[in-house]
Amino acid sequence: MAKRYTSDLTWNDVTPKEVFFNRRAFMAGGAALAAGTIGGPVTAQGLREGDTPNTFEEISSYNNFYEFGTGKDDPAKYASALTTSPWNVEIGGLVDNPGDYSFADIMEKMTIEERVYRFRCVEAWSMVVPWNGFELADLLNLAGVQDKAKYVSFETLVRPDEMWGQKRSFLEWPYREGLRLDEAMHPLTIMATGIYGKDIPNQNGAPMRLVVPWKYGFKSIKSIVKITLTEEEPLATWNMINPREYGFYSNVNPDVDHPRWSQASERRIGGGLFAKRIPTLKFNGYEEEVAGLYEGMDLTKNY
Ligand SMILES: Nc1nc2c(c(=O)[nH]1)N[C@H]1C(S)=C(S)[C@@H](COP(=O)(O)O)O[C@H]1N2
Ligand SMILES: [Mo]
Repeated sequence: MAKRYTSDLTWNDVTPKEVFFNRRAFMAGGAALAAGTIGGPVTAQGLREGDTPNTFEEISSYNNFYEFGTGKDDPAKYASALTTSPWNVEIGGLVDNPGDYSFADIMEKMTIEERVYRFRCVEAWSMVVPWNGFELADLLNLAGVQDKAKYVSFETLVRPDEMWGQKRSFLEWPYREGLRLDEAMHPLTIMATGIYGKDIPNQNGAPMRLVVPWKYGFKSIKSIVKITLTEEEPLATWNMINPREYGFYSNVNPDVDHPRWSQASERRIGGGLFAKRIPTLKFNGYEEEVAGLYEGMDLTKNY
């Protein structure tokens, strides 16, 4: 069995309110008091009072994964059909070391950390998820990014025999996403391989899926088999389908509404049907960490 989760501390070692997070993320956030506090229970990463992590059950039973159907409970019902081992990721394009990387090898080389992130879907619901994973930058550095590269493109597996939704045209397969290279290299951007210290459930994108916490959920592509470094802006599934509604950037922004609904507030999953909506934060609360990436850009045009 491949080692898929290694960490000194697990979620069980800290109380839910004192959000554990690691030193590297802390440093990336610009805070200086990190030294020596690895594993120390601290509230950070912009998590607020009330940002109680969702339960494993909630996180793994309310999903978007159109390869298994368009209903929120379809992925939990059908994703067990997916074989996730062995698993290879083809890394290519503008890299020094192109080729097939096995998931098991990747896991041997990467540092797995726990990151508690807010997750905001474009449909105006949200969750708080304790992910386990590694920084995407570490994987890209392993592949050796060449100077000419400006973007990273990602593709999900195509295997209609196991992903029945791919026999339908819910979307154009494969599901694709893309990031600008600086977004991909940002220390908040991770490849998630677990939730609450357990292997990531198939419905959440096993064996590894992207998590970009300051962008709408659809940018966080699941079950990745291909990563390509490019000079040109890559295709992204929702942007291809409807560019007016879904831009390439898709940063969480309460000031820029989706053409058909408001993005000013969100409904936290698990709060019950009558739970109060909470205000959506710019960049999903990670403004301090990531606003600099977009300096000088008009975010109403680059939505
Ligand atoms: N391959 C693939 N990745 C995907 C999707 C999908 O349909 N297919 N849905 C996206 C959307 S819209 C959201 S909100 C998140 C949901 O992630 P979760 O189910 O882990 O909460 O996955 C994203 N990644
Ligand atoms: Mo979404």
